[in-house]
Amino acid sequence: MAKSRFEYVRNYELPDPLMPGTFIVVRIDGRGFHKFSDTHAFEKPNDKRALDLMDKAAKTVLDEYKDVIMAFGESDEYSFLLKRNTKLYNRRRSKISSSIVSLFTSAYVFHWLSYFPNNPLRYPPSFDSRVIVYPGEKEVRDYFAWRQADTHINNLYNTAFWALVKDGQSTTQANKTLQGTDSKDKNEILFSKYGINYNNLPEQYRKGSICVRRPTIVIDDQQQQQQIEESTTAGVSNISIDDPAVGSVEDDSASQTRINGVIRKEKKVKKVKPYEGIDGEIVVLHEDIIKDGFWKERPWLLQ
Ligand code: DGT
Ligand code: MG
Ligand code: MG
Repeated sequence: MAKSRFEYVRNYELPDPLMPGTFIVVRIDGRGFHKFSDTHAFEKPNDKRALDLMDKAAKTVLDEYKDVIMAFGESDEYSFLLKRNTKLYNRRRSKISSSIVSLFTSAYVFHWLSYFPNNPLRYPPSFDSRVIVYPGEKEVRDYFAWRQADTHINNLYNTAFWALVKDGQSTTQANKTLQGTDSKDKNEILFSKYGINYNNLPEQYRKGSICVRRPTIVIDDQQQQQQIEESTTAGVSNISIDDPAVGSVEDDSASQTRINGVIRKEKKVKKVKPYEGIDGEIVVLHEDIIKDGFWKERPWLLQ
């Protein structure tokens, strides 16, 4: 087919691939959320509705993109981790970055009224997005540790700050009161002046939100066989069995056996890599991701 004389401009679209075998993190952040949170009367320092809405938008991203295996959020930001060997959009930076932030934003707007039923949107919010690539597990863990440590530092500061303001200090005074204080001092101010035990505040505020897929239930061979038989007698032909330890998916090519006139289907179980077997329900957790425990329980995240 003949090309138009305008076609040459296509050559200005340069490829922007991300290095193979690296971990891709996409971080999105609310644009001008200082103003947005004021305009929409967010509670200070934390508005549970706003945080839950962020979590809902992040879950939408995990739902849509199976290669996004984990996300961490706090305040007006969310970080998404893609599996190391992802082939999503041929690892093209702009496609990955723009698709994720676009879906996140539309989900945020789409679900707004479910979280703020009496508080309609006054103007369209937007989020920026950046991509960071990390060479190894250490950097990925340190990245999420950095974001969670940031959550803690900001939340402790904001909790103390707004307690002082609610007590009558101006924002300038409260700022000054907290200048040069360390976390022990802030804890002390909260406890001795306002009876607030920081450690008793909701974990969502102190630790942020983690979205991950729950590993599917481990079932042994005997249970597997039983489940297959039950489902075929009940006329259900489509069951899936996953073993997070090994990783397995159902193979469509079921073989059929006729026993006493009843057709029994035997599903072949195909072995796949562990993280591909982890396709359970997406859950939102508020726990420590700095220590080893979280990562040891979910080795597929760093594979
Ligand atoms: P940016 O990101 O450079 O466009 O500017 P901002 O204004 O979005 O600033 P950023 O991202 O550093 O800080 C997040 C702002 O969002 C911060 O001013 C507090 C506000 N914010 C986030 N979550 C809440 C909340 O739950 N309650 C309240 N009151 N404010 C919140
Ligand atoms: Mg922001
Ligand atoms: Mg922010």
